[in-house]
Amino acid sequence: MEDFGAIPITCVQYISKAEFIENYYKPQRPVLIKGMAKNWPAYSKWNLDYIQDRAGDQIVPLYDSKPTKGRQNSAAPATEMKLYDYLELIKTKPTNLRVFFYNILERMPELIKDFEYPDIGLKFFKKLPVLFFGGEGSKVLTHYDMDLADLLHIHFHGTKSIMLFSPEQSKYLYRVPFSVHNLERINMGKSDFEKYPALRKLRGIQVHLKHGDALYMPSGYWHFIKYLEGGFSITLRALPTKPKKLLNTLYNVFFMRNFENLMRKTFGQKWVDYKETKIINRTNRKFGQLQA
Ligand SMILES: O=C(O)CCC(=O)C(=O)O
Repeated sequence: MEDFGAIPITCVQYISKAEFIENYYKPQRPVLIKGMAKNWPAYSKWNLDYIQDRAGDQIVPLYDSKPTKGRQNSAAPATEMKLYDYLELIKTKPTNLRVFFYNILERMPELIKDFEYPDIGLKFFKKLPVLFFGGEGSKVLTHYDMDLADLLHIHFHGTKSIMLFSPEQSKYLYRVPFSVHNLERINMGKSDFEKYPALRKLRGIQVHLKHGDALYMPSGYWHFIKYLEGGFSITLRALPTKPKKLLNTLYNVFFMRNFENLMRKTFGQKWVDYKETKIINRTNRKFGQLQA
């Protein structure tokens, strides 16, 4: 993966509520809490066999890394599969297929007793604990979460790599208008700095997550994820409470997303091309001189 002058994430073995609030939540700094899940039942129970035994029969939508084209809804899955078969696939082979935003309360509520919301000063939104699964080599497009939540992302079964970028760096990331992701055609693993010179300005924070590790991603932090082995993670979220951020969340969730889907439905690929050209030209005009 491209290193974008990345510095390693700050890593702690244990963190108190006071330390978390003072050193990470208030300044909105990411932190890796090694083995945070060690005391959860999930630590010894959660692996791919465990999930297969419980929910193998469910049919799940699967996402890949291909750009969404034309009139396609921006959240349309690539295909679907029985969860059992999908997990069998990621146990045995690399694949770019992923399960995204699997709602535990709706789909596998018995998992709730396997973990707890850590008392670190975040007001967790307990209605939305979600799982993500990925096969070896699968990638998650560089994005930030539309609800602008503070996220605690805990990984199980294998290793995954995450590159983080602070919200201040949005201007270098070629964020596609009316979306929370960057240009899908930018390959963050092998960037084309001639075509996208602003990427040279990026300064990432590199994270490697292993079984039981927890990553705190502050609100609006960009994340580019690569599963180095098949595995899965749970994300716990704390929604924004400050009025300005809350308004942005409401705008993103209720207006921006629907507007984008309407424009795609009406104008198809023309809308997509228009937005992409605009963002490339605008960003390169501003940061093109960095090429020299
Ligand atoms: O790990 C993944 O597959 C995606 C996680 C993610 O994007 C998130 O928690 O916001």
